[in-house]
Amino acid sequence: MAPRTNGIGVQVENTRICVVMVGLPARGKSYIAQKAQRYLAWLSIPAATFNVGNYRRTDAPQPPADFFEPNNPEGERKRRAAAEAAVADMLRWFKKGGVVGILDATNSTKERRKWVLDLMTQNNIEVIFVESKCDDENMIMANIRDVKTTSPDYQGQDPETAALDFRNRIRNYEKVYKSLNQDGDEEDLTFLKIMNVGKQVIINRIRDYLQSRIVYYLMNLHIRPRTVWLSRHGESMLNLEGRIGGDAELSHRGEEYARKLPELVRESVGSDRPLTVWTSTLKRTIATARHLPKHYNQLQWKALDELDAGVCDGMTYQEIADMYPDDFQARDEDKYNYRYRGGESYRDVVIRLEPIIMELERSEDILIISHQAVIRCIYAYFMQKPQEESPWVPVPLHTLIKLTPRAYGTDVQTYKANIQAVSTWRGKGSTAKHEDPSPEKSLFQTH
Ligand code: ADP
Ligand code: FDP
Ligand code: F6P
Repeated sequence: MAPRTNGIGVQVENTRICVVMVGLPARGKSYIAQKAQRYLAWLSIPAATFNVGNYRRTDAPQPPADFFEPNNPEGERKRRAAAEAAVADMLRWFKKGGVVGILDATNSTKERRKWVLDLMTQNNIEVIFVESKCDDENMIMANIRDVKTTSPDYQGQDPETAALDFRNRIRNYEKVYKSLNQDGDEEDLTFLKIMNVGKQVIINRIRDYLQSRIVYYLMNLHIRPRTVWLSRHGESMLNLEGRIGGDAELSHRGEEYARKLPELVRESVGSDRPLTVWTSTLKRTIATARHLPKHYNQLQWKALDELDAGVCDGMTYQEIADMYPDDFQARDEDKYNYRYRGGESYRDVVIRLEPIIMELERSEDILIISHQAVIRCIYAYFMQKPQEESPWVPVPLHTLIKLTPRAYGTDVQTYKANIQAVSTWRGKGSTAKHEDPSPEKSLFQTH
């Protein structure tokens, strides 16, 4: 097989990793698994999650707590069969080019872990165990109420009865559960143990670059409620002319948006609590942020600068189509991967935004004032937009976007400033200066 380059821009030399989740039920394993998968997929690293519970449900759709009792032979047989089916599918997926497969199950005994490790090792697949350990009873009960009582396991059942049954299910797992290296005989394993949502973390024998990226990302996750706001800069003088890139001043209407932004933010936050504001290093985003309250922390990031259009910087789409017709067409055919001569592609922008995403995961409330292409890439991370769609997402000027991450998925709300601005969206094949996206493509309709 030819060496591959992963999304972070580093050769991964045929690295394949199986991330094996470990922990009692309701410890956030599926939550962690889906975040890791989303992060890797955003970086163009083929990643998939295999949830053993889904496989088990085909044979035992709504099993009572007793099913999970370690001495229940029927339960034991069906659970093993479910794990085998999930792992077999994962191996098939690796053969088709998968890079990071996540085995989402409790894997709560040493025997089960050894079985997975041996199987993966025989297939030349590296294994990282990721355990979530949590002894905060309130948090466990909140997790059960939050996600377990609405699981297909309890469909049609009273939530309180379901919560009680789930608590009993956990008790059954506790009878045989061994935390990673609890007995001191798993010290050769590669693992990350996250205790009480990152209050304490143990990292053991992490080896290569991709493993360390995954571990670093997972170490930074938190579950405190928080919000991310996104806004483009106010309308710029170049926007008025339909010219891309540059470092222009705001137009009159752009200035008006900058003055209105504090009120829009206050309305969206719903209180006077201060936010941290990140802008790019370009004049138009800094000017857009300048009327925000002085006690907001402000930080400029080069990584938030607009996609670099290289030799096309400052041109209109029509001028690009006239001067570089082949490039113009190539960009429409594969907008995500097309790299401007001497400039960047959307894929390049995602790679430079990786530290921003990492910092966003560590942080709480952040307002990002940036540019059309950059906001599309950040939006794609939160909303899991596929690469062929994300560069076409309409992100109108003079609009504040509020993203609220939830256990599974992200809520979106938008706040319009009601200050007119040109449209800078461009449909495939078009060279129009200002084209309105059709209503069904609008950001407000996509969720
Ligand atoms: P599991 O897969 O372990 O059964 P889930 O992922 O279905 O558990 O549980 C989701 C809930 O766990 C969410 O409410 C989420 O906020 C919470 N959660 C996420 N990460 C953690 C963690 N590290 N420790 C405890 N709870 C977490
Ligand atoms: P999940 O909550 O993800 O659905 O309740 C724990 C559970 O996972 C069961 O659904 C599932 O059958 C089991 O974990 C899979 O793991 P084990 O093979 O370790 O039991
Ligand atoms: O037109 C505004 C702008 O931010 C340009 O600076 C940038 O090149 C462009 O949008 C990105 O959008 P697209 O990738 O659709 O050309």
